[in-house]
Amino acid sequence: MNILMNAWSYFATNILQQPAWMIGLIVLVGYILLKKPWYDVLGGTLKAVIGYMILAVGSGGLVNNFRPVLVGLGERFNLNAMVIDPYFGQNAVTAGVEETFGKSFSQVMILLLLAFIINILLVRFRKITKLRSLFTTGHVQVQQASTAYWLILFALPGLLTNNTALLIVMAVVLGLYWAVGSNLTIKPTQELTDGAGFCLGHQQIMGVALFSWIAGKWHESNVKKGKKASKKIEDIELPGFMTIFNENMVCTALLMTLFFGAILLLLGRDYLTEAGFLKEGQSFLFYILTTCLNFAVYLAILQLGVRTFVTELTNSFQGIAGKLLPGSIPAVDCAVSYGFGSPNAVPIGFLAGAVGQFLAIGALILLKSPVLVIAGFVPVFFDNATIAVYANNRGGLKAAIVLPFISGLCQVFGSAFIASFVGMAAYGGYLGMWDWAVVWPVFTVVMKYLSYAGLAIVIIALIAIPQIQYRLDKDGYFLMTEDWEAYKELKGKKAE
Ligand code: ASC
Repeated sequence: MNILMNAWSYFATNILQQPAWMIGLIVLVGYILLKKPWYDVLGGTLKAVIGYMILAVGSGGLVNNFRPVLVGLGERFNLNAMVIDPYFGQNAVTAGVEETFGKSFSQVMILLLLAFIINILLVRFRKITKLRSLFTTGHVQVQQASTAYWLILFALPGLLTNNTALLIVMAVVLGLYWAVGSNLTIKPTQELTDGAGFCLGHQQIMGVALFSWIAGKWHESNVKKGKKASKKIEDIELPGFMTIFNENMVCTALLMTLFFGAILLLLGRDYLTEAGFLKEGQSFLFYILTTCLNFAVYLAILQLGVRTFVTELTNSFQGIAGKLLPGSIPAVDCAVSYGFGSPNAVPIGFLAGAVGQFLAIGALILLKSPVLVIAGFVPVFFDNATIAVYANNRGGLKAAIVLPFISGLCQVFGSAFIASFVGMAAYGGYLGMWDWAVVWPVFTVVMKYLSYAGLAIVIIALIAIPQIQYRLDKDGYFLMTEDWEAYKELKGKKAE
């Protein structure tokens, strides 16, 4: 038993929680199942691992580059409060779960394993469950398992005494959320990527599904009313000097300089030097310019990483889908979508979301809210940029501005509510990503007030979603993951 536990914990820490190695393992197994020659297996696996590591350099760089702004706003204006960010959220669970519930964090790892197995089983029995996607983003799954652990314990304290029942209940809810949420992103992602064969396994998957749907409806209603539909970002012809915005690097650099340049100026040279961000004697102007242009640098790195590993992952997954999980596709990090659609949707969505978040934070201050939220980079950037990429693809520029803005409001208000409700605010952080600021708070409230009946409602609702999706499009539902070209042909014929 001990050996098994050790092996599991070795696998969990070194592979499952390290997306680069997890993706590498999937590619390795996939290519072996496809009976590729050894050099293709080796080459593909290396490209997948390295590509993911490049992506991580990009996203880590973005996070670090943004730190002075957040730390500064907090310290300078004395906004000492809860940070909404997945890493702060995970820290809060680690720090508080024992004190609050008398449970150790190692339970979270077991929950992770069980929920992952549930996801695999749900996809294995896809004929019945109608679920088609497997979550592969381990670092995100750890963050979610921690938060879900806390939320469900808070909602159903009756389970505290029975550890086995507790873990099973949690694993069912979390595993269902992974399978159902990522499954909801399949159609919009296949449309965005023209059938690249992956979907999203991240923290705003239900948000992406909802906002894509709204963007599509908005577009349809404009067309019906004979109004001009909002153009997609990539189709907008800008006049004269504005054409420089067509270039993604230039667009990111200019927008970031405008926005963050202003905030860094506001924080001031003295503060930034004191806090150690700006070196003594360094030019303030060039510090601002370098910091702001670094955003464009990291974004370019991130996109290179995506291009390096996505083809390997989706090609090799054919092996897994063919032999082990027929008809399934991998659900991957949201940053992968930035390699598709309009690259300029990324900075635009980020800025619209940031404006929404800052307004909501201002409202919390004015209303003298007992919990104050500090914006974390990961939710502002990765949620809202992703929502913009999808919203733009269905609804154009307007949707890519308005929907991330609304998302920004939801992230702050939703997190402030749930983190204070369940007592996580006291430990300084909450996950804060869209689904965890909106969808999971709804689950938690339903379970808290209706207890086991509430649990049943949540589970039944999750099971019902893919059944409804399937019934709305019986011919196309499985075809869209199995053969995208045939799916498009089918839809083309129907439209005639
Ligand atoms: C998260 C998280 C990250 C980022 C990254 C985006 O939720 O924990 O590190 O988003 O996955 O690429």
